[in-house]
Amino acid sequence: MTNRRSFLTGAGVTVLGASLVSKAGAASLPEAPVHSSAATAAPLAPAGGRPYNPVVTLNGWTLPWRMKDGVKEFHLVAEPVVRELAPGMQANLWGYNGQSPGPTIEVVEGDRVRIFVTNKLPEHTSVHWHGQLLPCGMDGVTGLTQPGIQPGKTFVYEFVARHAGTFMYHPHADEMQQMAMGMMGFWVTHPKNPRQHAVDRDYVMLLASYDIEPGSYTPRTNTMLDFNLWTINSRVFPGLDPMVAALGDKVRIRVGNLTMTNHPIHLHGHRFEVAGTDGGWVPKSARWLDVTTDVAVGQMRAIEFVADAPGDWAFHCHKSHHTMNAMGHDVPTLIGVDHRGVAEKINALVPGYMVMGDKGGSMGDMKMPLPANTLPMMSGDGPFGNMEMGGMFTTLKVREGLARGDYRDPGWYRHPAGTVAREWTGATPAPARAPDARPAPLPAGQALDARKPGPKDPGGHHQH
Ligand SMILES: [Cu+2]
Repeated sequence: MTNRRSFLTGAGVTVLGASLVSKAGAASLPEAPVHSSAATAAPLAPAGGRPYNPVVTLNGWTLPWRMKDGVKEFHLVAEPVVRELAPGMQANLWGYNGQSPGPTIEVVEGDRVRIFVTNKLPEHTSVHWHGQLLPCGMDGVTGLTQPGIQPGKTFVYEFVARHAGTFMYHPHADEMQQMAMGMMGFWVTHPKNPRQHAVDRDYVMLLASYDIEPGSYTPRTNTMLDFNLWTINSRVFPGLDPMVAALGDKVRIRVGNLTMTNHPIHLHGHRFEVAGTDGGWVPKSARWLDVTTDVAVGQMRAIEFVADAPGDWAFHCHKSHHTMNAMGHDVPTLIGVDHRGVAEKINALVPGYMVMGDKGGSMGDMKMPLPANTLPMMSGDGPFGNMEMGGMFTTLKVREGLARGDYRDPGWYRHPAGTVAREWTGATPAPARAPDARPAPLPAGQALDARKPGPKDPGGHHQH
């Protein structure tokens, strides 16, 4: 977990600016801040322009901008980055301004926006502003609406952020490679009226998946489906910060999906409404209560709820393989297999060989030797032991009396006496059982009734 100090100071933000671009262009280009830390940055209050309630990018940050002649100017730099997925694992990714995902861009409905994009990748790129209503030539589709931005070149995009909502940005150039390498970012257009759709805490996250072989650092970019790292903002549990809310806060969590499968996002202890989709806000009359909502590929969903239950609540994708890290997805099921003898024999040949999974898959307390730069499949120390989680998992920590704007990890929840599940130590009456389910022995001379398809019986009915 991130330590508290690096969180609030926003440590790691530096400004490179002119060193990134040619001297001739430097005078007219806005600075390109970079962020070197994977800590969650404090919300970036608007330094000018119209007011809005800034969002918090979990384990990410917001891109500062400058106002020039009434236009909000941003500078994105597409470049190779090193991202810590969780303590103990670094990945060689591509991203923007020092991180994957790139920084979140925040503007206000009606703002004229100018975004400079400098390409420091070894191949051409472009940026598509996913979900925006804009002039076709600003849509960022290489070959269709613009030529690719060649390495070393800077392009400029300009449009009006026409409607409030939740958006993403990503390349539309060599997409399979560039998105598999982590090129993506979040975009929030705030309503003109900051009281409209106002919440107390507004979290944003992008879902991305990677295929990084244990022991290596660079994603395999040709993988189609079999990814082994399922990330929130290019982080995996236990590398994800908790989301924090004061008891009674209205909370919004915006999720964008740039993986190649859907993610049923599930929150414990609360009921939420899907308040925003790809196209904007959902009318109140069209919302219903949920505890899980599916975010399909390419979609954005904004869920809203009142944090009315104190505690440490799990928040995760409900596909169980998406809350695990790289190791162990392809091992056979060994539940119930007695392989004591086998283990002894193999041990003679391979000292230290360990039999895995004969009582289930729980490996939380096994301290297995792992290849370098590889996370355990499931880990994370909680107040009651190992959480056996990885991937798309974090917590929502709801606490009484948290100050507005306090996003620090409040530590583990202190449960009121008598409210935690506990071992039963009283008498255990014998449970009622069904009659013995084992098959009765066959009477002597009777043949076994077997189900076997034959040529005269293509349907596979009984044969005697
Ligand atoms: Cu998932």
